[in-house]
Amino acid sequence: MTDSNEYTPPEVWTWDTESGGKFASINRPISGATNEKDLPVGEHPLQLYSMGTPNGVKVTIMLEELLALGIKEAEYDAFYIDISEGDQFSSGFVDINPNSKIPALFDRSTSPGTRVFESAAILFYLAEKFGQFIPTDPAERAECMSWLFWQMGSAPYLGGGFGHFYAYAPSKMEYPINRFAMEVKRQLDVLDKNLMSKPFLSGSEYNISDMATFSWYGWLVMDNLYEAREFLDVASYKNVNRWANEINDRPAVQRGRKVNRTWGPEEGQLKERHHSSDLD
Ligand SMILES: N[C@@H](CCC(=O)N[C@@H](CS)C(=O)NCC(=O)O)C(=O)O
Repeated sequence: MTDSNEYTPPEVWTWDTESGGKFASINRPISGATNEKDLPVGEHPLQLYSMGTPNGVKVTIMLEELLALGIKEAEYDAFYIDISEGDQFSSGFVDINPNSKIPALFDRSTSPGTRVFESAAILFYLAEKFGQFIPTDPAERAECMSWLFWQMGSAPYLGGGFGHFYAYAPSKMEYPINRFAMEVKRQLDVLDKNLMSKPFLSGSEYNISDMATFSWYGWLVMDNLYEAREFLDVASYKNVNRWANEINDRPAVQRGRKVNRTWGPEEGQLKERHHSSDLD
């Protein structure tokens, strides 16, 4: 291993705004709003404030799946929150997510309205509210929740760890790339072995644990997330590839993937969604 990028930490860490990297200008060591601004409100019961990243897309896939079942109460407005411009630090956004990260949901159909933040909490809230995409049998439900929480605990190693050091850091450093590549490959192996004996993560039925995990690991193996397909040899995880392709073929997934997305091929982008016809 090379010893370049040697760093001696000071006695007390201080915030260096010039530290470099793709997110240097937006990340801060303090929480809370930086400006006073209300969020826009649309006409539907559910108001989503998000961006089409893997964490954001989990929720738009779920909403499109609910609408595909004919559940009109799942109609939603999806407003675009540009995290590279700091929209997540407006007072309106911080009111519904004190953690200043997309996605965040506000349900106007309850009185008073209900705020929900953290993508898994949003998936679970919607699954319970509409009684869909979550098993009712206690053992199956436990398995579904186990995989949902597995995803929430694991994906930061993929995104914040591997993705950050492999794709976003100002220079390539061997130690963190090695460490996180090993962990991501271990996670892919966990998924691959689990999917060897069943079609979906928690059994025979597609549910919120698949939606959450597809958005990260499905994109990694199918869409070349972080341009790491070759580096991580993702093709070798055959069961993950089979599962990801099957989920990707679902019409609601194709719709949900486009919402709040402003990059990639033009036909795959829809900055904001306010009517189902916006996606047609
Ligand atoms: N655990 C959170 C993570 C959300 C998250 O990290 N969102 C990112 C985009 S994928 C974000 O909003 N980043 C903005 C920032 O860090 O300031 C969830 O699953 O909802």
